[in-house]
Formats: sequence, structure tokens, C-alpha cells
Amino acid sequence: MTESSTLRSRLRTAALALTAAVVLASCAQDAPQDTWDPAGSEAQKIHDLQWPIFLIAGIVGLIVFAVVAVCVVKFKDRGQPIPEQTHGKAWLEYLFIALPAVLLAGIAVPSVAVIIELNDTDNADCVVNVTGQQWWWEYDYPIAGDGSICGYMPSGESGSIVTSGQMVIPTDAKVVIRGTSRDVIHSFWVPRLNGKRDMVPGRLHTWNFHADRPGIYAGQCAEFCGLSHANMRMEIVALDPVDFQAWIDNQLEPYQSPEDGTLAADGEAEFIAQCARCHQVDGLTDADGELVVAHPEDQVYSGAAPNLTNFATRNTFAGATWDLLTEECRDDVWEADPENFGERYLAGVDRDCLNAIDLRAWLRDAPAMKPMYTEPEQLEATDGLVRGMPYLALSEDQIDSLVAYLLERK
Ligand code: HEC
Ligand SMILES: [Cu+2]
Repeated sequence: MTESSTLRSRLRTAALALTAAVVLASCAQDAPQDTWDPAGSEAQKIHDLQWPIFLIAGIVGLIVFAVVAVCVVKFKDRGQPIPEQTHGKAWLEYLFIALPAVLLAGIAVPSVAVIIELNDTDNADCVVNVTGQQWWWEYDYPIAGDGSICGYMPSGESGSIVTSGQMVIPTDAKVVIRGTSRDVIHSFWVPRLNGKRDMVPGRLHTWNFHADRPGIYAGQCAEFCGLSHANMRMEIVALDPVDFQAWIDNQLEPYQSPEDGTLAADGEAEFIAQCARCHQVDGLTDADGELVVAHPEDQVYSGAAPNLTNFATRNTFAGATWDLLTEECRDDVWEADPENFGERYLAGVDRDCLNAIDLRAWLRDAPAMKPMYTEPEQLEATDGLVRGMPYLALSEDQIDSLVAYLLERK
């Protein structure tokens, strides 16, 4: 190749790379996990920091590129004699030490200040316990001494609320999560509300969330945590105070058995037989009137499975990876104006809106949708405990009744 054709091909590669970068960047237009589109005060602080730092780093980068380019052209080997070797210039060396030191200090001071601010988890309006496990998030709302939950007093009797996938919080409140993990290290990350926080077994890490407007904010586990790490997502659902109160009251409604003779009643019996050893449904009683209590610690490696008491009030399942709503109904919720959002979210899932295809596929063979180490030969390391929901060999009739039962859980 001649010199000019090498140069031309290099220029072409550079132009291609630049075009790809511009095209990819514009794909991020309506990305739900955009760190450049903060929706809460914590993310705003990070955003206010990353702009000037990118700017400084960008300018430094351009200067470095320019100097390298000049050197490449000017000092190219054209057979000229090697220049005389000198010690160099002391003032230039001091400058090259002082300049980065000043720049780094300039970046460090505001960065450390923001890190300290983000870590201030005192004076919470609302506390939620968050537990990561392979491969979903559990949210459990502690009851304060006065019976309030997340700063709100239930209209009826207070009680425990345990959910999964979607964490529901009130807007305009300082929400502090107390996070840990039941198996390996996970990381809680909802980019439009705050940065990442690792969730580590045996430790308790706190982190802040403050949503300005009602809406759904998507995130994903940001620490590689095994086979289905990519299927471990989470969503924070922010509701305005009136809607949040309604959500709390609805979660605490006492359990109601399906009417006798209905498909859902068959589903309840099926659920007690097949599912209740892992999944808790609060208030569920068996044929003898005894409370049915799940014991996932004997079944699942992490010792937990999602609480399904109010399953049909969420709109995603299995690590917020699949929609419980059809695409149309989902868009109605996700794209609602902040004023209408709460009402639509609180409607939950009904038969017309149910994404029956994915839910049925899940019940038919969960490990086929989400790889989960549930095969017998994979259980040696865990003393026979599964890491996810196993294949249960259900018939289509059993699935019909279970879906009918799950739809009533709201
Ligand atoms: C051996 C324990 C076990 C049994 C038995 C079991 N499951 Fe599960 N199930 C799990 C685990 C663990 C998950 C969480 C999997 C994930 O998201 O990665 C899960 C997830 C689910 C979910 C999604 C919940 C959510 O909020 O994300 C549904 C729905 C579900 N199971 C229904 C059932 C039904 C119905 C049965 C009975 C036919 C059943 N499961 C039996 C362990 C079990
Ligand atoms: Cu994870």
C-alpha cells in the first residue's frame, strides 16, 4: 500500500467510528435509564457534577490529541539524524506536575462534597428494606412504632407489606432504602434517581431516593451476580401522596378467598398444593382453616421467593423483566401524564390487560424463560436447593386456574 492510501483508509475508519458514535448516541433519545435525564434530587446532584467534569476531561482530551497529532506529523522519521539528547526543561516538568494536580483537586473537591451529601441518609420520610437475591429484588416496608408505613398511616389496620420487582414510593419524600443480599453481591441502580449501591450479604447499605414526579423509573442490577444477572431488573414507581395512601390501603386489605366453584377457587387449591411451600400469600388458609405459611428456606438457596399477596397490583414479574400488562396497557401506564399516572398504575392488572402469554409461559416452564440452576445436576453445590423457580410440570388446566387465582390477588 502506498502512504497516501494507508492515510485514506485510516481516515475512512475514523469517519466510520465517528458516525457510529453519533448514531448510537442518538439511539439513547428516549432511553428509560438515562443518567443525563435526572428525575430526582440525588440524580440531579450527580448530573450537575458530571457536566463540568466531562467538559474539563473533554478539553484535556482534545489538547492531548492535538499535541499527539502535531508530534506524529512534525517528528515523523524521515531519515533525519537523531537529535542531541538533553535533560529537558525543568519549568515544563513543574508545569506538568502542577497543572494536573490543580485539575484533579478542582474535580475532587466537588466530587467528595456530593459523595458526602448522597450518603446522608438521616431524617428519612420513608424507609424501605430492600433485599437482592438471585435474581429479583424484594421490598419490605417496615412498620413504625405508631403503625405508620413509609410515613403514611394506613386507613385500616396496619400490617406487613412485602413486594417484589417494583418498589412503590411517595413523591416529594426522602426515601431511604436499607439494602442487603441473601446470596451474592448485587447492586441497586435506578439511573434517573440515583447512582449505584452495592447490596452485600451480611451488610446493611443505605441509599437515598427522591422522586420529583409520579412515574416509573427503570433500573437493573449492576453487579454481575450469576446466570440470570441480565434478567434482574427493578423499577421504582413514584405515586403522589393521595395515590400512595391508596396503594398502602390496598396492599393491606385483608385476604379474600375466591368465590366457591369458580376457576380461581380451583387455582387457590392448586396454589396451596404446588406453590405455597415457596410463595407467601398473606391470610391464605387451607381447607382446615389453618394459615398457610411458606417455607422457602427449605426450597430455595437464597431462602426466599416473591410474596404474591398482591401480585396483580404490580405490572411486571420475575425480576421486573417481563410485563404483566399487554403492550398497549403498559404504554397507557408508562406514557401517562404525571396527573393520570397514579390512577392508571393503581388499576393493576385485569383479564383484558393481562400479558397472558408470558405469565403462562412462566408457569409452564420458568427456567426456560430465565436460566436459573434448577436442574438436578446443578444442585450439588447448593445441597439440593434451587436458585430460582423450578419446572413444575403443570397441565394447561392447572395453569388456567392458577392464572385466574393470581389475577384476583389485588
Ligand atoms: C421451589 C420454590 C418455588 C415454587 C414451588 C414455586 N415458585 Fe414461583 N418463584 C420462585 C422463585 C425463587 C421466584 C423468583 C424467580 C425470579 O424472579 O428470578 C418465583 C417467581 C414467581 C412469580 C413471579 C413473581 C414476581 O413478583 O416476580 C410467579 C407469578 C410465580 N413464581 C408463581 C408461582 C406459582 C403459581 C407456583 C405454583 C404453581 C410457583 N410459583 C411455585 C420459587 C418457586
Ligand atoms: Cu443481581
